[in-house]
Amino acid sequence: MLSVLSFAALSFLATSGFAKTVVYNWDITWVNASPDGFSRPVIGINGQWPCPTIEGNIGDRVTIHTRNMLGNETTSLHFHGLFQSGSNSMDGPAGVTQCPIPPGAKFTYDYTLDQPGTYWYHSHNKGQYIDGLRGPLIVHDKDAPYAEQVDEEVTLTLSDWYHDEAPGLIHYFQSVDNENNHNGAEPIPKGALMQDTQNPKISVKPNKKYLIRIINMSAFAGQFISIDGHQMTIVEVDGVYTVPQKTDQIYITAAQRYSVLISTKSDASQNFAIRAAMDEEMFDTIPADLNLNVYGFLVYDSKKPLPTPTPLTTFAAFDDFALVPQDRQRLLSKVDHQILMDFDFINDNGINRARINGVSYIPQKVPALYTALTTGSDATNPKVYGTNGNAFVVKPGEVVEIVLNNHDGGGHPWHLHGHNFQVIARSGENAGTYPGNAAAPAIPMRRDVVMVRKGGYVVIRYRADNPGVWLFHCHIEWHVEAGLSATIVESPMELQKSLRIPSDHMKICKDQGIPTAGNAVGNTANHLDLTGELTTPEVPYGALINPPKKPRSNRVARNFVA
Ligand SMILES: *[C@@H]1O[C@H](CO)[C@@H](O)[C@H](O)[C@H]1NC(C)=O
Ligand SMILES: *[C@@H]1O[C@H](CO)[C@@H](O)[C@H](O)[C@H]1NC(C)=O
Ligand SMILES: [Cu+2]
Repeated sequence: MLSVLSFAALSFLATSGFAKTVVYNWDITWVNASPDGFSRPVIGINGQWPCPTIEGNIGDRVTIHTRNMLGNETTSLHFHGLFQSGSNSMDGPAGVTQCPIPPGAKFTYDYTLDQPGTYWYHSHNKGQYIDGLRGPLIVHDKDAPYAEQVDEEVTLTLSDWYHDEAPGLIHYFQSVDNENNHNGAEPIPKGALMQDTQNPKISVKPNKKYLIRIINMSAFAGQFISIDGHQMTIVEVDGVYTVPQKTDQIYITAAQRYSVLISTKSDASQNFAIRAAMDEEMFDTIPADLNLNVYGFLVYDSKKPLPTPTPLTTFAAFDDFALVPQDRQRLLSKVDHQILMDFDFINDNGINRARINGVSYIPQKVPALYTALTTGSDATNPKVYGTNGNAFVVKPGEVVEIVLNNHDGGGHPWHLHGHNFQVIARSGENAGTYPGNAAAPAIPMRRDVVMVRKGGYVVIRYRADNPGVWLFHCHIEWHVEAGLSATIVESPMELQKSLRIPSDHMKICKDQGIPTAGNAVGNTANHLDLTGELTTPEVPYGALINPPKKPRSNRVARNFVA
């Protein structure tokens, strides 16, 4: 399918003025769409898909009145990268900071845009964003360091795309049949999308500077991207302004964002291709019909022919570890609290489950935030969040260091809610566990999603200056479903003093019989009694179009690293 999109050039740069409230009334609905030529039900907003962009200026308040009109699935929205300082209950992960929104219910998200830059929103409930419920979230800043140089701006989204719906894919992914016959493999997408379509055309004018905000909304695949004939200058990663960095290619994992400047040519004699390719290293097998590539076009003159793009063949993306934040925030050098996370995948009674320090995350009955607010001084005891809650408690003001050791044979992009973090060490592939003596950069790059390479490690640091219950998880949606999540409970005693939960948030729990007080199982009398804890994950159910066949050969061992 060839679809023509026009991109409204935004002139926010010239506007200033007072903070406003941006109000959205969103019915979350099923819609039929065929972004790659295959028609399927997707989850959209107000009967439309692609989903709209949330957009405002720094300091604006955003109020989103949602109604779940899906009829047959629960939902929630997360605003990826926003710290939600003082508004932890608006963060969105179901089972963590709220109950899932049941069909028919209303639920309001309300927060201020305190950070500039490029973000996105997505469902944070049962792998649902794979089915389309995701979109850009842009916070304009007239004082951005590059603002003077930008004439126009464009948002460019990338994602992988499936033909089956998430519930069926998750159900099969978490099945014994998948573990036995396909080695627990993740579902492989049918292809990639750019601007929620393929071959989008982006109109540009000669002799201008464009800010291109690139957002990877993938569930799984990382992608390489380059723009033929145009060098890119990176000026922002994940909401952090960077010292301008020139590059020809970017590697962007699921959930990462890059803003780049490009200068257009001095004449309109030619159109150019934008080329992106999914990172095939992440897939266990490459189906013969899988197209790893997706293209778009910078169109200077719509009467001139479009180039015929060829697949990217050289992969030499800029190493994000070398980026320098514009504010030159120095290394947080005295670590108060180190959290060690060794993660791996195992065959757990015939199911492929992921573990952190031997524990596979299972969302508990009581959303962890509600436990933090209602268990008094016991809220500082990680046990009250459940043995499968993977809770780590940090204190106000601490410099927290998280060491992630990847014992798996695949790369994993980790995301922290409520913060961004300094990346102080990142190994190559198969480097083993962190030796504990990193020569950290004096001014480390900061972002909110970082790729931990296969068999390697990453070390991050941040200051605990945002009381809240913040999820820390791999952003590969399949791995979230397999349990690759931790709950960082930050300063719960401060949270108890400052945070109030709106009544519409309480109501949806009550309506579903979900307790909102006490420990993980809702015990308000004895916070350490976890009788009745959920010990197996609730796996959604859905049918697949073509259920995978048993392979002829015996299973191939996954490339585990000791
Ligand atoms: C819910 O309804 C939609 C639209 O009819 C359908 O495509 C989807 O498979 C259903 N979901 C489940 C979990 O049955
Ligand atoms: C987006 O992220 C996915 C998952 O990490 C990755 O496979 C894909 O290549 C990324 N896309 C781009 C254009 O970098
Ligand atoms: Cu992962």
